[in-house]
Amino acid sequence: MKRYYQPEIETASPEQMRAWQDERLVKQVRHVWDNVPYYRKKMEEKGVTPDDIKGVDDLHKLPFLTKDDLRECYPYGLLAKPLGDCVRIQSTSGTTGKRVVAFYTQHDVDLWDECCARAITAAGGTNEDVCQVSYGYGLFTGGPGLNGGSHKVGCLTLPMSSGNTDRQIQFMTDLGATILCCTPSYAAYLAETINERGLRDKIKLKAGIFGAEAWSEEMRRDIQKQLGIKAYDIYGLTEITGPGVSFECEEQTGMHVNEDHFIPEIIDPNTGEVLPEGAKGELVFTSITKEAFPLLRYRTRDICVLSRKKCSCGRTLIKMAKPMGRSDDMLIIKGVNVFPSQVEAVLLEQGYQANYQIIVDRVNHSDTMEVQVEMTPENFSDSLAKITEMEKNLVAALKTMLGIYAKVKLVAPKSIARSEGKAVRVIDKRKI
Ligand code: DLL
Repeated sequence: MKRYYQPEIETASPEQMRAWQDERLVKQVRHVWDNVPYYRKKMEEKGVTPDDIKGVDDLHKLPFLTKDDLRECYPYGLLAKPLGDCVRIQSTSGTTGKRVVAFYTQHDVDLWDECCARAITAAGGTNEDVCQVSYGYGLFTGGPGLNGGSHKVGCLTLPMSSGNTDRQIQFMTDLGATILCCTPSYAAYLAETINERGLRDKIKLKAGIFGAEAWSEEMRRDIQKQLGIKAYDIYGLTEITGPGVSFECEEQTGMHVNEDHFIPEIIDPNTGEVLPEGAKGELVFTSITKEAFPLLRYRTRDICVLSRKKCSCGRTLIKMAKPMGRSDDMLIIKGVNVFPSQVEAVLLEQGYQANYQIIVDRVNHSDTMEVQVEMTPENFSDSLAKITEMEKNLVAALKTMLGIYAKVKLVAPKSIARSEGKAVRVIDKRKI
């Protein structure tokens, strides 16, 4: 079986990788300086010119870009190619402020597809596979990205898009899908529905490629068990290209960054200082091969760790851990930092599924936190005494994890709205 999509890149020596990065970075900085007046001004303000950037060691000299810069430049301010050379846009699902619009030349689309093809191959995909792409198609990058990768690998591609669960399951069974690509929350919902309908024996899935939102190891175990598959993580963001910025291999211990295209750094989110390998901080990417929308030192807000530890899959590409949340997803409740992923880990550890919602409010100038959690068909009870006891246990487990009191309300199975794309985990009424 083919293990790598582009073995010469995925298993390149560190020296070779560094040589590619040095050369591409120098070229990219020049391209941006010549074509993006907004970034050129930022460089001038920092006293840097393209001559100062001789390779990756000089990366730290460049100014950062943030989502605010993207908003300010909307829509064309960071475009580095004439519109006539662009063939596509994609956009974020962002709910606040202006959307981010990213542009692609055909060359950019081809490279993006290759990145996704690496991910599908790492999950065991070949031209014998039937790849069901159930990420949303359209402005969201999930569908188009995995669709392109699936074509490159030569899989029979089912461009399902998200939603219409009956049809998803019908195609999955009738056409014998072997690889499922969707958000982990939708995968969990599909798994639940398939098992409820007694269709587990009718599916041929062997692998899932799940990303676009944070998901815990417990959730991975759950989905793998329910569908009888191996579940691989995939990461990416619209600003940098979409899915396939990094992808998981069979070791399932973090995602290999396609660092021949995107150079990762970890910085201290407060000071901007670059942190050493292994330190936890904010992930920053520099895109060194994209033509139309090449962002340099883009701050993702994702909190993460990088590691060059040798991987048993043979890939030498640097690995990033599962993002531990976003610095802007972090809730500050009664002064304590709370990540939804911590709540989820507790729920799964206590035998619940990832069907929950966190409701934060402010009553009499004091923050309140309530976690609504669905009972599962296994632990469902209609005895008030039993429910109260289960709630008490969860309150205690959450207190241990978070250090603060959170009210817990158990609700009936299936009563929290399911998501076909990214799940809505937090309702923060304090902002309204
Ligand atoms: O979510 C791209 C994507 C599509 C990735 C399909 C994987 C699969 P955006 O909508 O721009 O792009 O959202 C990007 O989503 O900064 C992370 O906070 C989060 N995210 C993406 N993948 C993961 C993941 C797509 N595997 C933002 N784990 C990123 C945790 C993820 N968070």
